[in-house]
Amino acid sequence: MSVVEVVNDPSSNVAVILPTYCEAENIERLVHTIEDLDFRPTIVVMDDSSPDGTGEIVKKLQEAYPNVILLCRPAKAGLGTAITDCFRFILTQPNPPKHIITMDADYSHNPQDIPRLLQEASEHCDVVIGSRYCKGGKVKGWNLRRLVISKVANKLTARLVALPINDLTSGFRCYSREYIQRILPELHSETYEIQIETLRQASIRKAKVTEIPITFTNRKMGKSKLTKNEILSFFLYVLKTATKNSRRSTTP
Ligand SMILES: Nc1nc2c(ncn2[C@@H]2O[C@H](COP(=O)(O)OP(=O)(O)OP(=O)(O)O)[C@@H](O)[C@H]2O)c(=O)[nH]1
Ligand SMILES: [Mg+2]
Repeated sequence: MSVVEVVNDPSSNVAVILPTYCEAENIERLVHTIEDLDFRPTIVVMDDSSPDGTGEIVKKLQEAYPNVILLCRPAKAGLGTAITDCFRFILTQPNPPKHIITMDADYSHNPQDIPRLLQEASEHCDVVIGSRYCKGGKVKGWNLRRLVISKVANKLTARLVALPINDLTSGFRCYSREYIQRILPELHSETYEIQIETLRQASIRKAKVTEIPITFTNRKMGKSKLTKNEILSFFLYVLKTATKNSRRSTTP
């Protein structure tokens, strides 16, 4: 991985990972809102040299907020590796935070929900999921096609992951540091399948996973990065993992 670091003050008990590719229209408002919460998390932005200048905006924000860290990669390299590279970076800091939040940087996930995720995580949970599909959860602004893709992805994931969770593909989560330390060597996902792999590991290790309702709002600014190739790669991963699982269960 070629990462250029602009490191500030990674000394908080909570880190928030914001993967960005062309989020110039969203990142500033998002960082301001996180900064306005009652506590100060370390914010780790992983930007893949977005041509729309997202990284430059984050550098400007660093002048006002010393708790913002910017990691840059030379080209778009996938959501999965963006998240795992951030995990690796956070865990190698001298005092890594107790809780690590992941969320989209397109304002689909409401930063005001972070305190509720942390509250639930304090009940000794390894993973708390901000859930669109449990009782009280909502999705706003998706068309039928996007909703169907998400529901099908969830149903398929449920076949690989034995957890009593309604939303297995949500990217809004709070992980405990210990849990990420345990699973990091197993994380090799390039793109969106990272969301399954992190929960598959939880299911294998009998980790404590819970979900709390959130309202997901479709991005108002910028474009989705979920391409046909990424959807295909997600389904291939599901197929490969299901085949691996069934071989394992039929091997005497
Ligand atoms: N660093 C990095 N970030 C990425 C990459 N792909 C997506 N992202 C970010 O990951 C987050 C989720 O991507 P979105 O495009 O919103 O995709 P999505 O939320 O799954 O799909 P939509 O519902 O269409 O928004 C956003 O903050 C993106 O900017 C990537 O290759 N590298
Ligand atoms: Mg999105």
